[in-house]
Amino acid sequence: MTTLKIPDLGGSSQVEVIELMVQAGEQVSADQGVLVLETDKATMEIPAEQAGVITKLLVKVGDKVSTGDAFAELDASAAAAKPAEEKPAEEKPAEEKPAAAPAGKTAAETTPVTTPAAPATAQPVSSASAPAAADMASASSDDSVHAGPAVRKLARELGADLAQIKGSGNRGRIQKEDVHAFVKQRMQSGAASGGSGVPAVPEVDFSQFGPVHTQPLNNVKRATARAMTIANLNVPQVTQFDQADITDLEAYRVQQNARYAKQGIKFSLVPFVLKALAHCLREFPTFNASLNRNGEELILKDYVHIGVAVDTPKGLLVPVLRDVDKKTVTEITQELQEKAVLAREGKLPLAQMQGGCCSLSSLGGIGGTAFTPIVNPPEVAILGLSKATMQPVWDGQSFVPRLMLPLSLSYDHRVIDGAEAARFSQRLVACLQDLREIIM
Ligand code: CAO
Repeated sequence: MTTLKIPDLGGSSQVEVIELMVQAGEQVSADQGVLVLETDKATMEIPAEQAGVITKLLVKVGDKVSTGDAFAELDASAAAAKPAEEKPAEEKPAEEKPAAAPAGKTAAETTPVTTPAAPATAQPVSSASAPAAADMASASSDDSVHAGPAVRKLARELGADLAQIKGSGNRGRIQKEDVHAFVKQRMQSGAASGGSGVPAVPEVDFSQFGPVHTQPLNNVKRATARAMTIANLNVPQVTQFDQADITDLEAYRVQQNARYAKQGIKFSLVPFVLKALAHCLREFPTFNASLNRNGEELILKDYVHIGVAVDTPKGLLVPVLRDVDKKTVTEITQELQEKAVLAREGKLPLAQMQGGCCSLSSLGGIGGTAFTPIVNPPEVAILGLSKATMQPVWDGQSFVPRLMLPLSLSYDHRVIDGAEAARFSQRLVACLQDLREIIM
């Protein structure tokens, strides 16, 4: 029986045992790590130095050891007798492995050291100079990560960056379960994030705060989540806010509603805005464009197709109205109604949701003063409408009541400059304030 002792720690003492790499009864080779120590500066793997069977571990995780301390007993005569296949699987985290000593006492205190260990030097795991040790380094280059070699090896095999993993072990040390949980969560959130590689939001067990229940997202909501994540991660966007005085437009709308009532046509504000927006997209070609894949060319479109966000029981759908610039407000009204019905009934063909140049999202029928719609790439702009309200507006002599429509124009700042967006927005305001602008 041989007592294995801590080799020369190079002046360090009272170094913490952070991982037991083997269990009692396990066969080891001479260079196999038995435990891992961690100082403030480095993690060290302590090898067995002799082949044999570890009959007893004399330390446990959390113990402090110094040079010459006994840490295990090894039966060298059993080296050849026990086949390697009988090694216990290294599945459990180090803390959960059975401690070699009674609770509250270290094994070193209870077991006398009988045989001096062969002289050896501790292997710094994070050293790049030793290939074996370097091989044990984690996927992360961050040496401040608290993780043992087995965990680092696992992380490397799974391609997980230890620096991003929150350890659940003692003093935040990362355990195998943490790596598995991290990888699982990344795979799940990968679907939502499009595999963007952006760190995922940490998973929270909400049941610790109160009762919860889960509800699966339907396909529409999942597709929206993916699209919104892709949009937000890829597009540096800014929202320009403005207000249009639509008092006259509203009077005209009411008038036309009375006129078209017999035909069963009811105009809402949205088709008028679509018409004005289409006109502005023609006047400002960079708003009716997309960046090419490498982001070095602008693809300008000679058509004006506009997507309109429709709130449906299953979630947000965006039918695309084609050639809006060439259609009358009556045609736009009828087409929008038809497509909104199809969308709400879940019958909108995929082809009718493709090919948009720009989008419009109207929350005016619900309320609110402004919002920041998310650009729907490869489009470069989206217009948001909030609820028009009567406002006292100064006309130079007195305050007069005017119906003001809040506009929220989000745009891709890679393509559109702020000044350009402000000009676009002002032009849209002018068109909405006087629809005659769009026939000139
Ligand atoms: N200000 C004041 N009133 C407004 C308004 C505005 N900006 N926009 C609409 N209204 C009024 C309409 O005139 C209508 O009033 P009347 O019945 O008295 O004429 C009423 O509000 C109902 O409007 P609506 O929103 O139901 O219909 P719409 O034609 O204006 O809009 C559509 C159609 C499809 C855009 C809308 O139904 C819808 O689905 N909006 C939600 C879009 C959405 O979810 N956007 C968020 C996307 S990002 O999450």
